[in-house]
Amino acid sequence: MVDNTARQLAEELPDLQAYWMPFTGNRMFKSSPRMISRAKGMHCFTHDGRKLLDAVAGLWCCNAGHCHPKIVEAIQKQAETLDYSMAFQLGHPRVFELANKLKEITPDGIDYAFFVNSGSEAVDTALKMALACHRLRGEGARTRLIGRARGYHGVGFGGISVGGISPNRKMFGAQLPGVDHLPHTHNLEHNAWSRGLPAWGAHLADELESIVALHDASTIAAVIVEPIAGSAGVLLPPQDYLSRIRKICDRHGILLIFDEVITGFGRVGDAFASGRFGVTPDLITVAKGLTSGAVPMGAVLAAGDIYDTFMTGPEGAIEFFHGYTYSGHPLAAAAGCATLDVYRDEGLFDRARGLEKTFEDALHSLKGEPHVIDVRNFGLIGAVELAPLKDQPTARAIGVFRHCFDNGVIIRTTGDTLAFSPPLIINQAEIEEIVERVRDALRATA
Ligand code: PXG
Repeated sequence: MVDNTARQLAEELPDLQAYWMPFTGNRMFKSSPRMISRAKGMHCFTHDGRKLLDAVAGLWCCNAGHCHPKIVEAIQKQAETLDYSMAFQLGHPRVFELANKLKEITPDGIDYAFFVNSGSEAVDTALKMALACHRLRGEGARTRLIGRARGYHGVGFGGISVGGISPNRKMFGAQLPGVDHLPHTHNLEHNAWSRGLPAWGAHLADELESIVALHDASTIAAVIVEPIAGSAGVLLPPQDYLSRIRKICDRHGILLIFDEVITGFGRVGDAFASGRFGVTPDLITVAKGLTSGAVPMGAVLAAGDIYDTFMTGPEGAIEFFHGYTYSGHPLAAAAGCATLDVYRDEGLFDRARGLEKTFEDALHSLKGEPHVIDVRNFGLIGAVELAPLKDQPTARAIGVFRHCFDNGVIIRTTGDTLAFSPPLIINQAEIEEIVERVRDALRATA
């Protein structure tokens, strides 16, 4: 699939040695690089001119499609108007505008935005907000944080501590003290081939009661969960699970944080999973789709009563000793404003909702293909789980990824699960193309 324009724009490869790549087999990559040098809409182009359909929106982030002209223009304009202004004690208009636009799409009661530069920073910020909030309310003994097995909350020390992915934790010492974990909800024995939220497993929320009984509620600050876990293999919440977690948190005065870095901004056919599931947390962490991946930015979206708790003490005092040089960076804020306008003007959240069934049917048509042991989906998130090769976990999925890449489609793998999260601008023909390329790959690598 060589695109002629792309071929003309083909680039020479630079020397690859000096760059230490993140979450990548560096030696493997450098011996056979897969280099992306351009992107537009649903497609990416390799340095040597191959055109690839992007089935993962970059990395769950380019929800408006790549290089959307309105987002590009907003960034360009901002870059020549205001490159940077001090983030502390000074402000600039775009960042207030973005907070106001966010307020229009957040669930009722979530009225404030604190800006950061990534999902990892959003998570660490939310955990610190929860701890400080309790302390300000005279409950400083609430210091424990509860995450979940197989949870992914970025790579800061807070995020890996509440996260539940062993390789992300085991090399890095003792991490935060006073952390406990809920069990995850993934169970193929009960829930294989689920379409939408699985029926079995709401009772797993009650494990939170056991954790409360063990530590006592008075020591617990917050519970953090992804409404749908992405990185660890697309793990769906059983029906009623999240509302049960909310009720238990309420009963015990525990703050609830939803990490919506993946599920935010239309991925589940609504602005946020909290809206789609009708469960409102106290804090929501976001990133990725906030700027459609165009400029790094994250945020913590906070309930009014949390903000109000901080707005006490002497006038003129700093209320929250936290922030980053680039919090609310003008380029990111401009990209965020333009992105939210594009989502609204193009009706992309509704579009995702409208495509959900088509996407579901297409993915589930892979049932019966070699080594497929489960297909699951919600909104425009999908997963195809494969039986691992004996003694070589991840190898089977990586083989499928490579075959897809060589045949014009970018997918994501996590363990032996293939993950899908296309830009929300995708159409039916492109959904079918992705699924057929995956089918070819499954057969070719069987
Ligand atoms: N929370 C969640 C739920 C995420 O998915 C982060 C926090 C961290 O965001 P930053 O911007 O710091 O990376 C994420 C990130 C994958 C994959 O393969 C997903 C993420 C990151 C890397 C790989 O699915 N999500």
